[in-house]
Amino acid sequence: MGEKLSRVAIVGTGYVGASYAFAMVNQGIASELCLIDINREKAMGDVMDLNHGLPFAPSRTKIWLGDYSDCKEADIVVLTAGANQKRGETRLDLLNKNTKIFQSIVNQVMEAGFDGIFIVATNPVDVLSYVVWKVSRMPKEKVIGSGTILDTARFRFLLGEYFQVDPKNIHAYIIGEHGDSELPVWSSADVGVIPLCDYLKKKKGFQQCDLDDIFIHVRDAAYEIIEKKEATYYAIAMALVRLTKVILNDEHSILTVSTYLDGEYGHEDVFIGVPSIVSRQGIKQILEIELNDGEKSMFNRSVQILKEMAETLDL
Ligand code: 6V0
Repeated sequence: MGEKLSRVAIVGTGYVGASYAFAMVNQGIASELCLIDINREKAMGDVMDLNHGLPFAPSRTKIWLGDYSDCKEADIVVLTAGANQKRGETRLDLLNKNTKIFQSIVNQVMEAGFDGIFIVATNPVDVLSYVVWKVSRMPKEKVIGSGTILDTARFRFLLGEYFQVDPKNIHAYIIGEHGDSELPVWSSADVGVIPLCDYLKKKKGFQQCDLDDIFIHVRDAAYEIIEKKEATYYAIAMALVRLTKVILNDEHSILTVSTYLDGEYGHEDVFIGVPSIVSRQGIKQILEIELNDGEKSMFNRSVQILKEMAETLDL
């Protein structure tokens, strides 16, 4: 970190928010971490618990129980508040519940005079990012949904296991809705610098049907984990920390965030997961990958689903 103080405010310290705070402190990413939750007792418990870990942290973080006025000086406000996905519930079922919560939260953050970057993780994350953008009236570059960052990480992990290659050397994206209509971009997936389809052909024992299975596991991972332990939080927390670090350090890294399309991929007025360059200013540039016909039609369908959901909103 540079000399400048960096403040991150977290709204919603449930499973995801608290895990994010824990990962932030462990990696020493921000100098100030302010926790806000409607359940102040729970948030205060987290503040105390995290503070007690500071003697073991790589650097000092000032952690406190905050309120919305603390967002004025925040560089980033991370939104992890709201209801989570219950067993059998789709992310879309959550929309109405969480839109109401978000309208109230975002209005309070903006009334405090916030002028930083919003990171949105609450589901359905693409439509709620749209809600945040509409309600806050922030420039589109400053509202960033976690999109398919987590799905892409799951994809790379499983492909890495399959090919026995470090997931960091698997260059492959999941794009689209963070949810049931997301898609893998097989046509531009690489192992190192070798196109994945060539790699598949050259190596004995690897086959396309295994890859199809891998994608199904990625797409349905949240359902599987929720079935086992009610919620998913560690991996998304680490993904959010990575996004925070990229912003604060102006890294210009490419992440599959949920961002506003303004003509890219032939669509507009929708937030959806696509690879984008992220910097201290927020979204610097959307990368338009060459999709094949099948991928294009899956992506278009994902856009359509998200637009239909957004149309039901009363903003
Ligand atoms: P949780 O453990 O129920 O935490 C939610 C927190 O929000 C609780 O502490 C509540 O008290 C708080 N809260 C509720 N209403 C308000 C309000 N009006 N103001 C302030 N705080 C409020 O849920 P969990 O942490 O498991 O999940 C949070 C959200 O993250 C859910 O919508 C999940 O679906 C979503 N996830 C998103 C992922 C992604 O990839 N984008 C991944 C996993 C979970």
